[in-house]
Amino acid sequence: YLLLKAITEEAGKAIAVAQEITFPTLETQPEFILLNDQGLLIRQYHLFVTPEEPLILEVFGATYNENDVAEPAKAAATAISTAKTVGFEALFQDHCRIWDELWQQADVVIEGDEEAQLALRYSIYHLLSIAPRHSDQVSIPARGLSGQTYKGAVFWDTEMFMLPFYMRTLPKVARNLLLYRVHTLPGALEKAQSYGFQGAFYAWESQEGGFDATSDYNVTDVFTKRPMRTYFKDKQIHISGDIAYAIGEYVKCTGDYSLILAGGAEVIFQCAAFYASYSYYKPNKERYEFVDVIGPDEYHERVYNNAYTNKIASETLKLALNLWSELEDEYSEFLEILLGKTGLEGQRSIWQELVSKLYLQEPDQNGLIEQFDGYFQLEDTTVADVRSRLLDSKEYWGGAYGVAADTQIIKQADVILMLQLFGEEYPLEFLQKNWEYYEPRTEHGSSLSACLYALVACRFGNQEWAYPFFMKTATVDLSGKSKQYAGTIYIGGTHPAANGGAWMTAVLGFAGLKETGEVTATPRLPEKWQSVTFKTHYQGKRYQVKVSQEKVEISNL
Ligand code: IFM
Repeated sequence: YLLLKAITEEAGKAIAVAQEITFPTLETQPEFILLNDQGLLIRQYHLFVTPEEPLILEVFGATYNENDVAEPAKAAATAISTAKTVGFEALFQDHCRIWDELWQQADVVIEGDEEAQLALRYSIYHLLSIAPRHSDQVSIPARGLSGQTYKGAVFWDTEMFMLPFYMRTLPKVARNLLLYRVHTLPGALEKAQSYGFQGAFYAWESQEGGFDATSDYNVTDVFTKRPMRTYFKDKQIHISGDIAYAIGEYVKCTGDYSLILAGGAEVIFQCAAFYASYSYYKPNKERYEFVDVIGPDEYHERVYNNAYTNKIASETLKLALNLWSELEDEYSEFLEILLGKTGLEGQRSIWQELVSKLYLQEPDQNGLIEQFDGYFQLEDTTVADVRSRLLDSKEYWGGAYGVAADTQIIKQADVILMLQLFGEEYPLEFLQKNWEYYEPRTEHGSSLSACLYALVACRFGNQEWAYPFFMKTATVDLSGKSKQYAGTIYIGGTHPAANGGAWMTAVLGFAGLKETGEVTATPRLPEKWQSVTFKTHYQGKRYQVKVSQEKVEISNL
């Protein structure tokens, strides 16, 4: 076999890859020549093949790294010799059994729409392939395992767009993903401290240890070829709230309170403490505000009072306060130790004061929520118009001088994300009004955008508006229509957040799955769908849900 041993450049970690190719139909195994083409190892065979005697190759491969085993090379070599002893056929059967089990948990069957079925299964396949089943020390990068885009780092994509799938299909994976945030809390504490804040400011692009991989210059200007200062790392403070919110959702859905005791409580408390130290009190307005932030729409940097950010911060504070009371009642000793260890004893009244006086945007006289202070005063134009101003197709739309920066054109769902998460609080016609305002002003330059428009359209009962956004999301990697460049930087690859978004739209949107003490569903199927069937976990139990145009069948498995 071939055994390749390598050491990663920065962290100096050992990785080993072993590979063996056998030819079961040949009596004598052929020799190969190993070529090294600029670092690419090529195994070259010279064989004679005829149509009558097809050549069968069996390829065995094993990859290990030092995070998982002490001696990766030894483990890879052992795996190859075990595999050869077990044999290809038995291994293949095992492989099929494992995949069958996964599909048993996660498949969603659509009747009446083959194209949607294929795209949705494609999305689910990716989510299953990249799930960290074996470890709670890693999470899922924004481009899955498809390449090195975004430095292989983990974004809010995982908690906000993928976790809803995992917590209902593979809850153990959801737990692993959240434990990654527990383990990386030290990085978040250090980041907050480096800016002079308290608590946990999670990495925008999280890498090992929770340290931020985002560079200060995340985009390269296409004209000058100079790096452009961007503030994603410094100002996208909603990341901490996204993580706290995800922990809350996981506990509600799975009933697994052990995560709270295994570090979840500390994460939520530290995120609340971060918001307390980031907020400003405006005496003339008698309210707290979050100034100088970036919301989900990254084209508008350093804005004041992004509606989504203020709301997710408020929800984090409420979560922390409820948790405080719960722990006081049920786990008082644990709470005491936690507060002692973190030095957060005095925070309760601070959070109470902040949550009661935090500015949350109310709808204006037209029923619209302003994305951030002054957004409605920006130039009101169209996406096509802004696109026509580009001098280069790869030009960056955001940042200080981008073509969209002084207009109302946004990169991705922002207010609409807030309405998807907290839509219950608003009347349906209000959701529709905001959708109709923001959608034409959204470039959908992020693969995270379309599914949110699909989900909110389902909420106000217009599944036909939702459908094209669902298909856009579900086919993002099949159509190849995703954005490939931010400035001169390549950002292509697979899009697991969109995969999660496709699943959410089918299950939470079209099938209207809801868990409020019990599992319910409200059909909002696109016209051509006869039914959609899936399995879901809720509070330790498993259910099969079949939703057709007029009927809902839910059975306990
Ligand atoms: O997390 C997203 C962000 O919201 C938009 N830019 C790409 C990131 C990774 O998918």
